[in-house]
Amino acid sequence: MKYKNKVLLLFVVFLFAGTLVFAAGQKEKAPEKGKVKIAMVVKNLGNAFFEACHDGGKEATKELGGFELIFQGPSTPTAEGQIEIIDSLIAQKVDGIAISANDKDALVPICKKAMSKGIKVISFDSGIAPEGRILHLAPSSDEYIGRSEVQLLAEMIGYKGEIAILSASSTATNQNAWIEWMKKELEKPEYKNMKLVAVVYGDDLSDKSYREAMGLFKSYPNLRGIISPTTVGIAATAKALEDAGLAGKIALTGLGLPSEMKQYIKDGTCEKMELWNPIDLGYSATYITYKLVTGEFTGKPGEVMHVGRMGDIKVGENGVAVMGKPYVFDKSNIDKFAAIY
Ligand code: RAM
Repeated sequence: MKYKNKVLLLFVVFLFAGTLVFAAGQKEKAPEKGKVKIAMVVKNLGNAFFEACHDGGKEATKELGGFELIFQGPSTPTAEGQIEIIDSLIAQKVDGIAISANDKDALVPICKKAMSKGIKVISFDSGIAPEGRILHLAPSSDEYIGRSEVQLLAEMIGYKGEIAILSASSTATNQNAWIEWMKKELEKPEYKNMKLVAVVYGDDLSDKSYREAMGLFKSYPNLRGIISPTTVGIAATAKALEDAGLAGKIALTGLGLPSEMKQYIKDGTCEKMELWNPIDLGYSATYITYKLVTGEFTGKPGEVMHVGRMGDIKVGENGVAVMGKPYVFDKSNIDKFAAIY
């Protein structure tokens, strides 16, 4: 080969190698706008709370200029179901995952695997342990929710009597954290005449929650009040109370979706309950995941993220970003909120 040709060949080889290196480097950077794929993985399908989160996610998608939002969840709220889903999302090469976890620890390995492939993983609503995600987006402070739920029920029953908790699944990170704070609140002297007699799990399934509520009425004939910190659980418990003729005899509070609880708030079966706006939660989770994918957010503790119409949200200790205080609903405002979510 002539000297001139050799130089030309070398030049072409360098050019090709350079392009490859550049392409590899590019892969680490933000994917092309419009080609981003983000998945919202929820505890289970068929829960109106998560459908509202999905609506918020779709709003963020539109606002940020369009990316693909995949919405998935198992049929029952188990970690195994979510692990399978994440495995397939890794194979589909999504860019980001926002998950409401059915188990704090069981999901860590699969989420670590996703992150090792460059996928940005956050948890929202129900968290994953810090090793398994970049940050956790909490709708409100766990302490505030736990303590305020007990305060609401105590006022309804005059600080006296047996109470029970009807939760979601036994491994749900969010409900378990709230229950811990409820127990701490109950240690205060003003609750000395209130006794937590049972914690039962309806798995965020209406029929199971209904059966668990009926079981409580039977096992604890002196029950005065129930806290159900799950939108599925509280609606099923309200129905069970009415069917058993116990509405007004056993007080009920918890975290309820206004659209599902409107009738029970109006007829007094549930005097008061709380919740945040799930549309805002889904909007924020999707927004943050997208900005992590594009590299505009890092998600590191101390960072103040500007989350569109929600304003600034700060990443705090352990990578937990807390949104705001929940709303309290009663007869005076239920119509207004029920029309929204
Ligand atoms: C149910 C789910 C969700 C929780 C709400 C309050 O819909 O368990 O995780 O945040 O209730």
